[in-house]
Amino acid sequence: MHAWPASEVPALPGKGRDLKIHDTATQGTITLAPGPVARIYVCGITPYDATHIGHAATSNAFDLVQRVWLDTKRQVHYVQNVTDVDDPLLERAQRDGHDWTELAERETVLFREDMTALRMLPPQHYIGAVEAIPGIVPLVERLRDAGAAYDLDGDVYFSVESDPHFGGVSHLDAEAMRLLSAERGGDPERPGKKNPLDPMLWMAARPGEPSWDGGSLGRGRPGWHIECVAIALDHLGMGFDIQGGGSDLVFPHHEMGASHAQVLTGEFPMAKAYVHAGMVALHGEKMSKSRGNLVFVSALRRSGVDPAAIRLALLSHHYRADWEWTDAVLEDAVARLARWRAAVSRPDGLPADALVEEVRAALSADLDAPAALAAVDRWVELQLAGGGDDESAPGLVSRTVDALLGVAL
Ligand code: 5CA
Ligand code: ZN
Repeated sequence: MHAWPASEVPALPGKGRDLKIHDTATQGTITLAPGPVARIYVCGITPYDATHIGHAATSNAFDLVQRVWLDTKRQVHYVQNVTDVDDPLLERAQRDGHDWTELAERETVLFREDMTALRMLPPQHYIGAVEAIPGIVPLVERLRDAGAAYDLDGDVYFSVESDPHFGGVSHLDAEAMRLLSAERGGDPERPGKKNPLDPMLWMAARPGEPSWDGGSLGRGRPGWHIECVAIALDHLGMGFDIQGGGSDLVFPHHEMGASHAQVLTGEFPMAKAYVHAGMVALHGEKMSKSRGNLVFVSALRRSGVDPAAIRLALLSHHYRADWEWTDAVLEDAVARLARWRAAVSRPDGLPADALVEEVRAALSADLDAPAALAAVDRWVELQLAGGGDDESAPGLVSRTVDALLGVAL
């Protein structure tokens, strides 16, 4: 699939700082020191409804990661998937009487437009589950041949007991895993499984559902976790720097993915850091397509909200926090954007070299965007109160906010 157009990232004077980031797997903060090319995989949407603020917030977190790396003069190799065939997508298409491919295509088009409007940097490889099937089938066959997968009425399951590191990403106990598995696409109650947690790798064709040639697996469609493993290993290889997504992906998705990859390659973990964004809520509950309590990015844009204000609203929360979307969050962001624009539209101003370093320091310390905003706010208030006579300052602040925060002033 094609991704979306990239916005230009201005180069800043001096050099950025290496990223320190919270890693779910080691339960601490680690300093990542990638080579000249940093590698990141971000779990993308299941396209059965429009991009909501939760998706945008998670995208924002991983966009910041890339901006920190680019500021260190590294290149970034970024891969994202689209789960363009899975139960929830097929169920929604069925419910609404739509063709599932058209639904997926329509929502993916909208997602690209939202990402473009929000100035999220595009992945170099934007890969759909369907187009990844030829790469998924041989991995499932290898897992089966290694004795790590088994057949249950034609479906192929992964045996979590084949991975000595299982649990090493989420560190949850068996009961918590069981509950989350039931909630998030697993089938712990299905009789005949070796372990209730075992996830499906390949689902045999069901009547009325789409299916593909699975070679020795028979016709069917891929499981969710192997999809991301196949795409990540194909485009990034083992030991890439970050696997990212929302915290709802810690278990089972990223745990199972790490397990599949461990058995396939003998290495653990697949990513040097497992990074998770907090959940955005609306009316006290996680914003989710299945609950339907959603604020769509496209609806905000249609109602005339500047995408830069949406971006500032996302940035005003730390990426690891769970937070609530409210009208006040957006109103504050709109007001902040207006103040920042007024401040940089002056012909000269307060020297801003220190501000560049403050923003760099904030973001490199586990992506502390609220601290970065506070630093810019301080410069803006002094600037609006009188400022100085440095002619390069407003331009430097604009470029800093653009390069490191993705906000065009
Ligand atoms: N296609 C899979 C990942 S392989 C999936 O989870 N799709 S999704 O459409 O449900 O979510 C897309 C991304 O947005 C995931 O990283 C998910 O963790 C994140 N996300 C979903 N809901 C929220 C929310 N309310 N707040 C923050 N992030 C969210
Ligand atoms: Zn994924």
